[in-house]
Parts: sequence; structure tokens; C-alpha cells
Amino acid sequence: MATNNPSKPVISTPPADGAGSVVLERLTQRVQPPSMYQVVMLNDDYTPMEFVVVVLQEFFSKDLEAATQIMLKIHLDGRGVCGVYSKDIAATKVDQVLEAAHKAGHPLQCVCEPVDL
Ligand code: TYC
Repeated sequence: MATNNPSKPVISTPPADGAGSVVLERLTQRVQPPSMYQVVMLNDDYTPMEFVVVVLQEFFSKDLEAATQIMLKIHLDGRGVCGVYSKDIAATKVDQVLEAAHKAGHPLQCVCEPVDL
């Protein structure tokens, strides 16, 4: 019986006819764009309008005009989008708003939800 000599590396050359070889198919990898999340603020009857406007300016970088428009939309429609971000950033914005509202004693609510494409 033929045995390998353990001190001698076995170097085998692939057969010229390709027998025993494996063909790797080229697969095109499609990378999905990161899913985006919108931060939605909800209306309530107690949070002062001025507080909502300040929150929109401070955490969502809105100017006074834009912040006022968004606040009024929330007040009239029940909810409004404050901004669209990656998942982590959106979750952080929600935490910041809820903490600021809690500290100020207001019941302001805010959620994040995936943007439908
Ligand atoms: N409805 C509130 C009021 O009349 C104002 C308000 C606006 C509260 C937007 C929450 O997300 C909100 N004082």
C-alpha cells in the first residue's frame, strides 16, 4: 500500500483536462440601501405649542418658521413627521424628545417608524 512520507509535502498538479475541478459561479452581491426611519410627533391637549416649537428647533434643526408649521400640522392632524434618519439616529431623537418632555413635565409623545418606499 502506498503511504505518504510525513516529512515530504505532497504537491499535486491539477489534471490538464479539468477533471475534479470545481467551477465557482460569479454571484452579483446586491447591497440594500440602509432603511430609513421617520420620527413622528403626536398631538396631545396639554403640551404647550411653544415647547413643541423649541423641541423641533433644538433636536430637528428646524428654523422658527418650519418648526411652527410642523407643530401646527401635528396640532391639526394629530401627528406629523419631524425628520427622516437612519434607525439609530431616529431612535436617539425619540429618546431626546421624550427625555426633554418628561423633564419639563409635558406628556408629549414621539415615535419612529420605517419610511415606506
Ligand atoms: N395640541 C397642543 C396644544 O393645543 C399643542 C401640541 C402640538 C401638542 C403638537 C403636541 O406634538 C404636539 N397646546
